[in-house]
Amino acid sequence: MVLPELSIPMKDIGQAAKMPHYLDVNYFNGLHGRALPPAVGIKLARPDLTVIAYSGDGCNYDEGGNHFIHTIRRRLDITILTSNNQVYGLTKGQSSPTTDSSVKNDLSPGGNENIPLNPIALAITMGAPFVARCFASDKDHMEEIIKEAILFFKGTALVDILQPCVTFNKINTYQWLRERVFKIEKPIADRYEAIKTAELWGDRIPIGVIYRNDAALCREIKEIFRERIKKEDIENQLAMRCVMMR
Ligand SMILES: Cc1ncc(C[n+]2csc(CCOP(=O)(O)OP(=O)(O)O)c2C)c(N)n1
Ligand SMILES: [Mg+2]
Repeated sequence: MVLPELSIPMKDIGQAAKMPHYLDVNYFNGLHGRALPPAVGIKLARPDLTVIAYSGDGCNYDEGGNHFIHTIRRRLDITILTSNNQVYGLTKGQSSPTTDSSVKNDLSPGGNENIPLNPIALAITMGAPFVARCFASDKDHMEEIIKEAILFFKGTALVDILQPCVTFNKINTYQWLRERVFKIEKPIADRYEAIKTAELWGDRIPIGVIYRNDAALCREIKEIFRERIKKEDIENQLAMRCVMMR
């Protein structure tokens, strides 16, 4: 991975979305739930860049849920990393789309009544050719999976990272997950089998590459997108450490 060439579009709000602040990279700081549209734009304008969108479960699957679905359909080589702590952490622990049913918090004192969203099954259904999950407690495995996702270039790759919020999620804790996660040794190539595996959540939670379609074809980016960009524009962009958009 060549860091100066790495581009990380991200939301500017959320605990997870702060991750690129700690890296020496160029990144795009967008609005809540809006990492993916600039990711698509950057990839179309500069297909040579490695584009990674990093954010939280609230951003990627709720505010940015429509972008999540439609970005996958674009068939671009973009890696989506989601720190999934199953809560809206920054705003103090409200239910996010991945909060388990009946979990209680300040805004749902009687328990979360919504059906949890399954990002793995959704991404496979939308046609993402690489869909994985890892657990922040197993750093070596996480590193391996994230590298594999970035190096996968046949379309959108999702890595959902289970990373419990130690302050606001007292149910799905590190201990709770340690007792449940199991590794998928070999990526599943059959879509329906992968969706069935993705449905597992409870006593057993699969981590690893849950679906990998090596026959997928990435979109061919037409030069038309690049013609409008002048050489000096690119140089100016590269000279910038960070683009703030509010
Ligand atoms: C359109 C919009 N809706 C809601 C908010 C308020 N808001 C800011 S951060 C946040 C929670 C972020 O949750 P998540 O993406 O899961 O990240 P975490 O803090 O849990 O890492 C919310 C709801 C906002 N800033 N903009
Ligand atoms: Mg969250």
